[in-house]
Amino acid sequence: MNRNKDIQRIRRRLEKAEKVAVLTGAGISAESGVPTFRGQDGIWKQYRTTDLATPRAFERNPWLVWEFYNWRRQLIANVQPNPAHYALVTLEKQKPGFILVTQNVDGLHTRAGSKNVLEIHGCLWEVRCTRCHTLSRNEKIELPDLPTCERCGGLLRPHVVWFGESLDYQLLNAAIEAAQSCDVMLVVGTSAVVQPAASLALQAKAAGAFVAEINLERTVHSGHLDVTLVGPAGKLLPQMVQVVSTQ
Ligand code: BV8
Ligand code: ZN
Repeated sequence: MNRNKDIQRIRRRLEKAEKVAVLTGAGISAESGVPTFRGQDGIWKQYRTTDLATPRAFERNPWLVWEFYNWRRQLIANVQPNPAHYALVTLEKQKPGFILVTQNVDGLHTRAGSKNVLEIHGCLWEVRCTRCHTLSRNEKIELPDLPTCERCGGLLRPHVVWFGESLDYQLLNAAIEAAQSCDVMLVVGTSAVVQPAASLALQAKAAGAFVAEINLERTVHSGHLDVTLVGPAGKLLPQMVQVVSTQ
């Protein structure tokens, strides 16, 4: 089927849907200038995220891991949400049962104006004390080499889910509930590699939802979903929500 037909098909499904869920990954922020994890630009210096976003890496070398996160905080503080983020804000306004599940920790969905967002991998702008576990928002760009807790002096860490760490079960349960109860799920800009996030698309499909994938390339999930629209989210998403009439 050609691209326009697919866009029409998704638009019609969105029009009729009561409950819309969206799952996003790093690809939705790519057009804002945020490098993805597994694309050609997915490397920071000579490291891969999977080398650095682990408790072990932080234990062994907290300076290096904080340098990595400070580099990302610096970069993300200087970018803007792109039309793909804003298209989801429009969609949320049109669909009361809308829920946005994101793997991204860049906070760009919230910055764009999305309200009902489940940040299942946490957020770069939050830090957690490794000793007293106090959680706080911290948008200071230049953090000291090793930031410490104001309350107890303990070492702070980014409040993100590292590889090998379990997700917050309340967030994960809410995401699973959204996947299992939505009529339509859009899966935007994720390589469907990281679990358990990636399984949400298949759970939605298994529960009877219409699931459409928007990605620059086909993924391991493409054969199992209803539509795979190949192209940039910043171009395709606005075309899907522009005429969704308010119910
Ligand atoms: C857990 C926060 C267990 C940190 C992230 C097999 C072997 C080894 C390990 C595992 C395994 N199977 C499962 C695991 C465990 C592991 C995992 O999945 N590993 C992967 C690498 C195989 N999972 C975990 O460890 C999870 N925890 O399983 O716990 C457990 C259970 C109980 C008790 C204890 C433990 C935790 C996973 C969370 C890791 N944290 N982020 C940080 O960001 O610093 S994951 C990280 O990857 C980001 O969140 C990112 O969003 C996410 C997923 O990547 P994508 O978003 O998909 O990004 P990617 O670059 O891969 O793809 C971008 C896509 O966009 C591409 O498809 C590209 O084509 C597309 N694109 C690009 N530009 C555009 C576009 N699309 C549209 N438009 C564009 N313009
Ligand atoms: Zn503390």
